[in-house]
Amino acid sequence: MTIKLTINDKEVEVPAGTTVLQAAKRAGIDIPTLCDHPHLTPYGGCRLCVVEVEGVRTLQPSCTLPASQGMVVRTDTPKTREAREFVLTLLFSERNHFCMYCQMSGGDCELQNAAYGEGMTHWPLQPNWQPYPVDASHPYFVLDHNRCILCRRCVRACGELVGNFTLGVQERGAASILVADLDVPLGQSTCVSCGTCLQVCPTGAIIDRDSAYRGHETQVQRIKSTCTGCSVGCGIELLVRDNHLLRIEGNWDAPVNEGVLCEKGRFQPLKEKRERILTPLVRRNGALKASTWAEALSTVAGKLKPLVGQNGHGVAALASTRLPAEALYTFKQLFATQMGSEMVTSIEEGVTTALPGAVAQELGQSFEGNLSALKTADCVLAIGVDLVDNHQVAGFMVKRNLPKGTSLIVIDPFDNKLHNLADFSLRPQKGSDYELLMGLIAEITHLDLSKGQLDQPIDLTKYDPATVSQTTGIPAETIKAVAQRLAAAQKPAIVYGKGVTRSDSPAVLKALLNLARLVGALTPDGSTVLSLKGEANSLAAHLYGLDKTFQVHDQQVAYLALGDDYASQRLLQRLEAVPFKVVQASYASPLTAIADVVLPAEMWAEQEGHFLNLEGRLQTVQRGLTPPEEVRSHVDILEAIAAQLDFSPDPTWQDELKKRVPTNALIR
Ligand SMILES: Nc1nc2c(c(=O)[nH]1)N[C@H]1C(S)=C(S)[C@@H](COP(=O)(O)OP(=O)(O)OC[C@H]3O[C@@H](n4cnc5c(=O)[nH]c(N)nc54)[C@H](O)[C@@H]3O)O[C@H]1N2
Ligand SMILES: Nc1nc2c(c(=O)[nH]1)N[C@H]1C(S)=C(S)[C@@H](COP(=O)(O)OP(=O)(O)OC[C@H]3O[C@@H](n4cnc5c(=O)[nH]c(N)nc54)[C@H](O)[C@@H]3O)O[C@H]1N2
Ligand code: SF4
Ligand code: SF4
Ligand code: FES
Ligand SMILES: [Mo]
Repeated sequence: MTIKLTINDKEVEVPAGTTVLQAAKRAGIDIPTLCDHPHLTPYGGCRLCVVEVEGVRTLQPSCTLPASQGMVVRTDTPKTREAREFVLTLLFSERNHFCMYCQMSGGDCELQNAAYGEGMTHWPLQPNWQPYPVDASHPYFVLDHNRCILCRRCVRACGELVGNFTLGVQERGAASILVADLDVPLGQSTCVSCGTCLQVCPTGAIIDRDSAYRGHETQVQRIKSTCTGCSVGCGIELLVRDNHLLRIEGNWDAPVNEGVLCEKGRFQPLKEKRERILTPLVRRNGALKASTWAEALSTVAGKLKPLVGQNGHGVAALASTRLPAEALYTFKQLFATQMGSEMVTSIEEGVTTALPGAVAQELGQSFEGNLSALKTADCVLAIGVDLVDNHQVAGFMVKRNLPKGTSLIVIDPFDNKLHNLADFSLRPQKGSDYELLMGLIAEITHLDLSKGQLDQPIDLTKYDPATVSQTTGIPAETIKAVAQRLAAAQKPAIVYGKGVTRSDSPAVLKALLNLARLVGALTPDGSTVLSLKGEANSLAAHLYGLDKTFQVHDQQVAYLALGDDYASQRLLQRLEAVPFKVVQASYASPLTAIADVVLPAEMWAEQEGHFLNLEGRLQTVQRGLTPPEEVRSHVDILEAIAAQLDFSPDPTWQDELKKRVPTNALIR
């Protein structure tokens, strides 16, 4: 149903359920707001957005007022202006808002901007504020209660977007104050340092330790890009000034994360302490020495040339799954196609991707869904996946819906933090996932609650709850209850991780897919089953075939396109025996220390290119920072080596990414 209303003599047509504030925005009419935020539930607390409605005596907050048929609204009248000025006057006099001492003053503060918007130059009330505490206990941001206007945007963001519910307001009338948990310092609270509260705070009440005092928003460049922290692939904005990265913010318009980020995406990259590699290095007389690019490249080429086509054992090549698709594809062509090596893979070794890929191949059907399944599910089954410490933003999508009634079923034999949040927390005996899943399948079939068919008939008689209870250690009653809950779900989602994909056998995954079929999570039309994969480009690495276990036999050369990844001890050990090691990296590490040639490469914020997130969404990474002079992009370095071998790689990196697409794949 559409609603027609008039705002400032303008006829506006909006769908039912639209607020007057949203309707005005559509009509290009600006109403000042403070507590309102487009991504949060309207709260109606600050009263800055008041409007006059014909036939209604009192002013109405437009952010909570639903538009109704024939409504006549005025947004800018003497009455609304007076009310707004009064609201602002009260806010300024309640706490210490002496702007000249506030780092947000000068365009970044929505309170100050609102006052300028009303033409205010001072406030007529004598300030009678008391000093409030400043909470500086958090590692990444400071909470200054003196600047807080109690708009509760942070409280709503922490609950509605993050699902963490750390922040609240202790109600003590005029002395209302923001609290973390049951009033503990933020640094000791349940806060997971996602920084969403920081991003929505309209004043200088929550400020970032790193970027405060380092320039206003009007003086920074904003570059939209994609986080390469993990395979979720959140949209970010880089705030850059003079080639310095000041801050990372969530991109509100990004379909994946819709503004929310996690600690790994927002804060950790700014804490980088590793030493950059600034020139090529070549080992001479036992020591790594700075060299020219020409010397470094010809040294590498001199070692590689004689190995071209050597029974596939000449060179072992390993790439980070945080490299852009362009670089991964060039890497694969250079070492697998041109050099003919059999050991060309990625750091992740396909542990998160190879098994699902093989099963899809065997079934002749892909089966992977999108993150939107997590956002809308009424029942989530999480098996063998860590949604609290890993892929946190995907975890937020689940956690924020739990108070709204979404049920969570967790299957993990070990200490997974999700267990505490689950409606059904199942810890089967290690190695008994298959039996447990078959038990659920048997029970759903037994109760005749199936919404779909098994991929082939299976004898379910040995998976009755009593028998399965014995093998798994899960009470029969729990198995029955979980089966019923899953079968009753209108919008089930199934999410799995390394606990399932690390296995050598596809049995658990196949059983999981059968369960998905029965509960309607996997149909010919689509899928709400998804695996969370690993690093930013793990899916692309898999599709390029860079997904086997990294083993070194008698190779003469190891080539490691490490990028800005960390190298584990395990990797170093496997390389010990290789006589000649080339490392393409951004930072000095124990791996570059043992290398014979080191090639300086761009780090995440300097590179540009494409990343395929866990859903199969192809996203762009934009260059935010100009790399140091001698540092080159991964593609450039690999192409330069290829040129030395008289090989020109094919630039069409897109095609192979489309070869084995997941069901709901966003890339076509
Ligand atoms: N057998 C087996 N093999 C596997 C896997 C498996 O589960 N089993 N998993 C595969 C997957 S998915 C992956 S991603 C790779 C991982 O394989 P590796 O790349 O070898 O990564 P990690 O084992 O995570 O080790 C990374 C190292 O970097 C260090 N490190 C990480 N972050 C930081 C940091 O911020 N600061 C400092 N100072 N150090 C840091 C860690 O302490 C660790 O020593 O292994 C793959 N191979
Ligand atoms: N913030 C952040 N996010 C990340 C990463 C990061 O370092 N930081 N790393 C990224 C990378 S490289 C990867 S590979 C992913 C890994 O992310 P996940 O796929 O979540 O992998 P794990 O952390 O190994 O967690 C797997 C879970 O499976 C459980 N498990 C182990 N064996 C079994 C089993 O036999 N059955 C069942 N049911 N469960 C089992 C474990 O107890 C664990 O809780 O995360 C990615 N996301
Ligand atoms: S950083 Fe995130 S978890 Fe912590 S209080 Fe803010 S919104 Fe909540
Ligand atoms: S969930 Fe992954 S992609 Fe998103 S902000 Fe965190 S690390 Fe980055
Ligand atoms: S913006 Fe409407 S009451 Fe605050
Ligand atoms: Mo991984």
